Amino acid sequence: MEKVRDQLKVQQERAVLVGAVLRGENKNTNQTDVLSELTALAESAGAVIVDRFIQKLNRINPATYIGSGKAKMLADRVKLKEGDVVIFDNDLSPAQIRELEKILEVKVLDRSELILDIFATRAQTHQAKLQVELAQLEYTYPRLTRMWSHLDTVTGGAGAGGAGAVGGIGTRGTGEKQLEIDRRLVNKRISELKRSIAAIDKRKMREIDGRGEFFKISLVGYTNAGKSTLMNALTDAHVYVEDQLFATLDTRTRKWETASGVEVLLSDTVGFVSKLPHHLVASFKATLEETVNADLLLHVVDASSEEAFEQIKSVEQVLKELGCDQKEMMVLLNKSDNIANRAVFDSVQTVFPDAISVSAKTGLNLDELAKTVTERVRGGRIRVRVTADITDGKLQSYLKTVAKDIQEEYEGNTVQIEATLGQNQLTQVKRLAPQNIEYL
Ligand SMILES: Nc1nc2c(ncn2[C@@H]2O[C@H](COP(=O)(O)OP(=O)(O)OP(=O)(O)O)[C@@H](O)[C@H]2O)c(=O)[nH]1
Ligand SMILES: [Mg+2]
Repeated sequence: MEKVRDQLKVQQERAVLVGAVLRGENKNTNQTDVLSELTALAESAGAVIVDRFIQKLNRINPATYIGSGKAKMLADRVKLKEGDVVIFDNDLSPAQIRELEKILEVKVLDRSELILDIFATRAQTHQAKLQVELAQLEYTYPRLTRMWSHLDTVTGGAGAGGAGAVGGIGTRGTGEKQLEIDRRLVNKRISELKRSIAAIDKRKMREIDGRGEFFKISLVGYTNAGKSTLMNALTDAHVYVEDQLFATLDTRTRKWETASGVEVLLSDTVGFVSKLPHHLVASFKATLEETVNADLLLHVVDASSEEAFEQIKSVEQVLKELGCDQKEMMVLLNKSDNIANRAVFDSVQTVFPDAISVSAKTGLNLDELAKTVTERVRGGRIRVRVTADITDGKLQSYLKTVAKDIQEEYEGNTVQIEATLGQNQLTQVKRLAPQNIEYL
């Protein structure tokens, strides 16, 4: 199925970016704002951006998304700038893409396809590769027809490689029969992928269940905010750090000792952008499971970015889609060693007065972070009744040193101890007396 990925590659291609904004939808957007995220994404994918085109719309044109007159104007711009590909910031239907490709005479990609393309390039682990391939096939599948018709109308069948360069597949014949065979193969591959991913999901769930007694913290944030750098600074995870979007596509979990005797599990995972493709979020279910199951989220913000607010909003939106927006969260203003625009930084601080300014790179304020997290961990106190053998000195002495409001009741050879514990102390008690804990 490698060919499907190749078809959507934008590496080294000359790209024209298009953003369509519905009137009244977003009043304060200026030209750079509208396309800044798409620009970063397209550059990440390796494209060379040769032009940008912003279109204010009263309504979406069902056939071509933007108005048909505007589409013709865009076609002239693409010719003038010798563009190879037009990338829309909006998601387009297969029919719209087909129509636009007719008018523009080059390959047209939408936002989701671009993000999927970047994910495909970055995927390193077996799990991530399967997840991206599934998302890509599911998104691309209904568009396969257009790949073929595109060849017929634009490049004239066999020997593709001119404008749009739908790479290589022209040599395989474009008949209906071929299309049928392709569809069947795609369907078969989708079922295979779903089976493999379901098996991984199951394994992952067991793994997470096994961590039930630990306090779980998940790093979340916009891509490139510095989550992996922070993970490395706090634990011995040695995760991959790079100044690029979506450097991390899997989840790494490590123990983090926030204070003497206080151990939590810290997870680093895939970064977010606004409007993450639905198929991608669905296929990355196992990867995002750690976030969904976390007791506390650390929202890592790149406070040195001019777009810190927009990025925070995007992350909050994705968290909402994951059903995580009600979770306990602490905001970290990262890269505070590198603040260029004081005004943005100050206003983020005003909006999030409890946020901690840190630098994952220099280690600034990481001790304060550890202290605050420790307080949170200890804050979640639980009342339990533990039954112990009177000869079990270890358990009794542990409870007497760490627990609060202790009440003991002796009966025969056993003692029942009621006590108030922090999450982390509970972990230790569970180790010492796994069978004998009652929650009050
Ligand atoms: N100046 C400065 N740079 C930082 C800091 N933290 C991270 N960086 C840089 O920011 C870039 C991205 O860091 P990562 O840790 O890979 O970011 P991430 O959030 O894991 O990104 P993805 O995995 O792509 O979502 C790297 O070039 C880091 O060196 C910081 O506190 N200060
Ligand atoms: Mg990362």
